[in-house]
Amino acid sequence: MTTELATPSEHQNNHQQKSGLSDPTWQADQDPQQQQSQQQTIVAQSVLTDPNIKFPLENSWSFWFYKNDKSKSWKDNVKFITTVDFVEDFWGVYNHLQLVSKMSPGCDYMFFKKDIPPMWEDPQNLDGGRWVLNLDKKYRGTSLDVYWLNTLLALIGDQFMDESAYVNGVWVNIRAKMDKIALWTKSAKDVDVQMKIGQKYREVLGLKEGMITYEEHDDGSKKNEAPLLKC
Ligand code: MGP
Repeated sequence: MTTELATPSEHQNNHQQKSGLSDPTWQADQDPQQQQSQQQTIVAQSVLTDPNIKFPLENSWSFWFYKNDKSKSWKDNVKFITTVDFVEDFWGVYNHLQLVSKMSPGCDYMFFKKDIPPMWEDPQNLDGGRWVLNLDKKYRGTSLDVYWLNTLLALIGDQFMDESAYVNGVWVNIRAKMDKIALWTKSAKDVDVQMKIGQKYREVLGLKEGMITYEEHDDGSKKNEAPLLKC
């Protein structure tokens, strides 16, 4: 989802031509610093109100969907929806998707960095794990949608700061009794990095201590291993 954008200097020139700001006689009696700051304000205002300007995201992100169809393999049930590169496109897609609280049990949404498919097998997930928030189905009427949206906003808003590079994406599972939001990260064995991500995530969602646990991805070979970390 991309659009033709004027570069900032083209935009400024266009605006200057329209407003007469490029005219050297314009408010000649004004102090040059004042003139410059006034020009900057006008340009900033015109950028903010120009319907053709879109705000790029720090990373491109992809929406995916999973529906448990028992006649198909797990992988065939994972469907790519679209990739978004701009804030406006993120909202365009989000607003057209069903709220997670309204999805049928057995369905999931995934939201991952553009080049990372939401699968353990991908090299960028292989050594990773996930911060898991389990939510009883009663939260569908209250916090589930808010937690999901706030997670998406934390991802596109680069809230994980220095650890952002370790955050690959997020899943939400809707199941008969217990739903789950799982933030997927790289380098599960790096406790320091995972704790920083976990603490930030808990803060973003406003959760009480101990509500999220971290576990390595389990392809069946690590059965019975206790969660690595709690936050
Ligand atoms: P899960 O959703 O990670 O298990 O995987 P969980 O958290 O216990 O949730 P629930 O759905 O069981 O409530 C459930 C099953 O989906 C796994 O046992 C796998 O069969 C399959 N599966 C899940 N993931 C994330 C993958 C994956 O990345 N790759 C493959 N091949 N299978 C997966």
